[in-house]
Amino acid sequence: MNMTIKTVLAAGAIVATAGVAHAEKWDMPMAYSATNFHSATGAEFAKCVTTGTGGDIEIVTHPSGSLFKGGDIKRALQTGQAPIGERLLSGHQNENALFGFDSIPFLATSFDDSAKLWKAAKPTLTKLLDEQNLVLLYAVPWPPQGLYFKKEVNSVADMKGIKFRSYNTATARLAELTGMLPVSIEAAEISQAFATGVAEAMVSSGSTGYDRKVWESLTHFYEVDAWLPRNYVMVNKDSWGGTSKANQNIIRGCAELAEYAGNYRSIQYTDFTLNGLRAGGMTVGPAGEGLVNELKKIGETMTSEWLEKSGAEGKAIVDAFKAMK
Ligand code: PCA
Repeated sequence: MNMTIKTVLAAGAIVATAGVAHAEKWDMPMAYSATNFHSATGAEFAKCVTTGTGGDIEIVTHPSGSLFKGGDIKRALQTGQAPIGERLLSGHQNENALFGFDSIPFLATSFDDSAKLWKAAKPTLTKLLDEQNLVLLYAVPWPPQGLYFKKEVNSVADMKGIKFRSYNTATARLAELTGMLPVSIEAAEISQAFATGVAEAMVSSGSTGYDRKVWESLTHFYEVDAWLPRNYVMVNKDSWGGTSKANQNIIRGCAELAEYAGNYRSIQYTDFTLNGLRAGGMTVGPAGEGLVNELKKIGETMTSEWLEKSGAEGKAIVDAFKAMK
């Protein structure tokens, strides 16, 4: 080997070592299956950051609750066990009612209204998360929530005694107010819960029913458009603080793209997944007028309960949203 080649190789080795010493791997726990649109959006966001930072920060997504289960992701991020992750924040409304602003029945029932409600709530949520050692990056709504059953249901009376899978306090309260029995189960585990009869019904989007192939156990999906809860991607504040300004800007840019793309995907996915449920053999259609009216009454109860729990900050979000309509 001549000297020039040796020198080049040695220099290359130094650069490579320097690169490795600098590069950070950020594991990103996510609760939902890899095929879900939120996880697909997260994977693209991760790629955007890895490419954009020139490999300084490599984000590796871990869908399906494989690194941390849904309920454990927020704490893992707060305590720095993982630097970044995604979580359905309304799952923590028992900790602070404000996290449930996106699960108030019949407040924001369309993608347009969901965007307005998010605009109204974002400053408060950003501050709340900041106080919890978290930096909010982006949030993407699930498609509108409807009701799944394994029989025809035309009224609240038809729901009595049914075991109802819940994913936050609002869904558990909905079960109580309709005479059902709430059982809290992560989306990653619902196929099994329905197959074994641990749960017999739920409120969720067509998307989650489609992802989990619930037609293997359930028969009816009633479009109710009750609310559109959001998933949030957040970073541990210390990890964020240790990131250069330039890389923070890249991450913010990728997050903005992800929020836009995720929202678009959610809209596209709504009809696609409802057709998927039909193709699986389910009866899919709007809930009957009588049932909707009964649910709206229950929604009023839940709204006043939420306003009472969330206090002045909660009321300010709702008022700001209503002013945008
Ligand atoms: N899917 C998630 C939350 C809302 C939704 O549509 C779930 O069922 O866990």
